[in-house]
Amino acid sequence: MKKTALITGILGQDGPYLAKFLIRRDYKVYGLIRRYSNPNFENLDYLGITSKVEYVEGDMTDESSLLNLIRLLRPNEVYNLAAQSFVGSSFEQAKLTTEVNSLGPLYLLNAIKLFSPTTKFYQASTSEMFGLQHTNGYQDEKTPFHPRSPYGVSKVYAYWITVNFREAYGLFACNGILFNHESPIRGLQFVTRKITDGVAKIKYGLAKELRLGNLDAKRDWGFAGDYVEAMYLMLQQENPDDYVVGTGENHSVEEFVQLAFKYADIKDWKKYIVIDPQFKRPSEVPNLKANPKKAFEKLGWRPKISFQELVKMMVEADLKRIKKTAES
Ligand code: NAP
Ligand code: G4F
Repeated sequence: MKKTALITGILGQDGPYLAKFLIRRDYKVYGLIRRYSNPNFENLDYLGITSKVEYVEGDMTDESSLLNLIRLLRPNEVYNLAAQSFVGSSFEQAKLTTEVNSLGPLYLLNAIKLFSPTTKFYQASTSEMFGLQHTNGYQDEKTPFHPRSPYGVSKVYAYWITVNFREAYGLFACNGILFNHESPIRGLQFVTRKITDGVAKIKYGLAKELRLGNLDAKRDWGFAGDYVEAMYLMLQQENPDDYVVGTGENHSVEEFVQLAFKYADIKDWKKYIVIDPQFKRPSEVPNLKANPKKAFEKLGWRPKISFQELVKMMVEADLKRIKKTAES
């Protein structure tokens, strides 16, 4: 019999990459979508798997929909990727962020405990939980949390409720503490995609400037397609555990900008950049850099795409997309 997986957040960035990865391994994949008049399958289309996923309806803020789904599907694995995942918006929409990101995982865990206790659970935890904290310049599984946004705070709750259901009820529940990961289907609000989309628009004369916030922030950026493998590997181990996943290298937003302009063959990048205070955050996370030693050693996982390759891949994809728009 085929293994089954339920992925929440199937229409986002990671959902489609994970679905593709699992379908290749012969899983039957169910994707949770909210009730929409017009759901947006663009990211699944980009990876060519829209028709290979079975869609089920529910909402992370609606406990009964999640209870019913787990009771009916009893999947082998649940990957909880759904979230209000944009840090910037979490300052203005703190309650919504908390309901989706904190209560959502609680509802799922409770449903698993009640109706399908052998289901393995993956929680999409984040390096944002570390905030200002580090251990000799890096963040690992033992680094304390000091979240700097309602998003970070909401994810700390989700992290601990996942640990608690593992310890209290023996569920196979894992936290993947993933550092920033990007791709050509990254949401346009996030800085990497905002940059590559902006650079492509400048290249084809559809924009004259690119407005950004804090260029000094540093992130440990990897490729989403690599990171979904780590999620899967966590659920294949003998025992459930929590893992930091990143590259171990970080770069500033400014470095990303410079490289993106270079790959688009646009000189003098500085003349296109406008620093706009509306894109600065009330409290910032200045520096994230993973120590992924545990994931390397225990999962045997490694990132395959370098920072430079990632920027190039994203610039090329946006140049191709924007060229079509400019020509139409
Ligand atoms: P994303 O592109 O923002 O996707 C999030 C998905 O969650 C969207 O498809 C969205 O659905 C869904 N969602 C939001 N609210 C929902 C609700 N109330 N009910 C059901 N679904 C809901 O995020 P991502 O980049 O793929 O990240 C996946 C997960 O990893 C998130 O939990 C994020 O917080 C976490 N994470 C991401 C990174 C990263 O760098 N990408 C790093 C660490 C952790 P709609 O399409 O319907 O809006
Ligand atoms: O791309 P960002 O919005 O990502 P951020 O805040 O690091 O969060 C992402 O990664 C987390 C993992 O660490 C995930 F949990 C989370 O869900 C999300 O996927 O911003 C990156 C940096 C920040 O320091 C921000 O202040 O870029 C800086 N930045 C500078 N100008 C900007 C801008 N960010 C955005 N979004 N837009 C700007 O114009």
